[in-house]
Amino acid sequence: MPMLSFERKYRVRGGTLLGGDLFDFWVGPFYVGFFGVTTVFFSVLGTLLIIYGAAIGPTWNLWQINIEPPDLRYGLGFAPLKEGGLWQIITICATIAFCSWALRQAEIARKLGMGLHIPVAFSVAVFAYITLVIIRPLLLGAWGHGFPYGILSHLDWVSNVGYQYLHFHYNPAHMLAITFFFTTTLALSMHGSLILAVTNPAEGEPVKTGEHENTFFRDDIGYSIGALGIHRLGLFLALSAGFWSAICILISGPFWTRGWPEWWNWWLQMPIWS
Ligand code: UQ1
Repeated sequence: MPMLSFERKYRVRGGTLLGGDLFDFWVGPFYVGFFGVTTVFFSVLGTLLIIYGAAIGPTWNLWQINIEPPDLRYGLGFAPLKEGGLWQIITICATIAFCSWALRQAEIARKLGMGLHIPVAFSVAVFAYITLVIIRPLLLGAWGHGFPYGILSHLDWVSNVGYQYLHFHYNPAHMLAITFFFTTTLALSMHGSLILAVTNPAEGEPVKTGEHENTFFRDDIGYSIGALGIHRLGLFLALSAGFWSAICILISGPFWTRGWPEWWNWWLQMPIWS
C-alpha cells in the first residue's frame, strides 16, 4: 500500500485515550490504536455470530436471514443461545464495536489536533441504535422489544411497531425527525449544487469565489448563511434527524402506550373550543 506524500507528516505519536503508545501505529493507510483492535475484534465476532445464526436458521436467502431477540417472557434476563441469546451477544458485540469506532475517531481527531465534531456526529447514530436495542427494551422490561437482525424482518418490525400505535405519523417527535431528514436533503442539495456551480464554470471562464456564493443567495432569497454557516446548519439538521428519530421511538411505549392520533386530544380539549 503506497503512502500518499502528505501522510508521513501526519503520522505523529500521541492523542491516544487508552493503551498509550502500545497500539499507536498504522496498518497500511489505517490507524490502529486500542480502539482499532477492539473494533476489529467485536465486529468480526459479531459478524461470525450472525453467520452462525444464519447457519442454524431455515434459509440462506440474504433477504430472509433473521436473528430474533428473545421472547418477551425472558424479560431482561439472558436467553438460551438459540432462543435469542445469539441476538443478545450480537447486540453486545455491535454496541462495543460502534463505541470503539467513535473512540478511535476521537483518538485520530486528537492526534491531528482537530475538533471532535466527527465522533460526536457518529455518536448520534450510535445513540439511535442503542435506543432501539438497549434503552427502550430496558424501559419496557424485556430484551424482546429490540428489533430483529434481518433485512426484511427489521422492516416488518418497524411496520408492526408503527401500527401498534395506530398511525405513527401522528407522533410529534416522528414529525420532527422526518422534517429534519427532508430539510437535510434540501440543505445538501442547495450546498452541493452551489459549490459545483461556482467550481465548474464554462470552458475558458474563471472559477467563481465565495463572494459569488453569498451574492447568489442574497439575490435569490435575500440571505446568505455563509460558507462556514452552511456546514454548521447541515450538521445541526442531520444530527437533529437522528436525535428525534431516537426520541420518537423511545417515547412510544415507555411514555405513551395508546395510539398516536389520540395524543392530539389535548388540542381538541383546549378551553378555546367550549
Ligand atoms: C449559503 O448561504 C452559503 O453561503 C455562501 C453556502 O455556502 C457555500 C451554501 O452552500 C448555501 C446552500 C447557502 C444558502 C443557505 C441558506 C440556509 C440561506
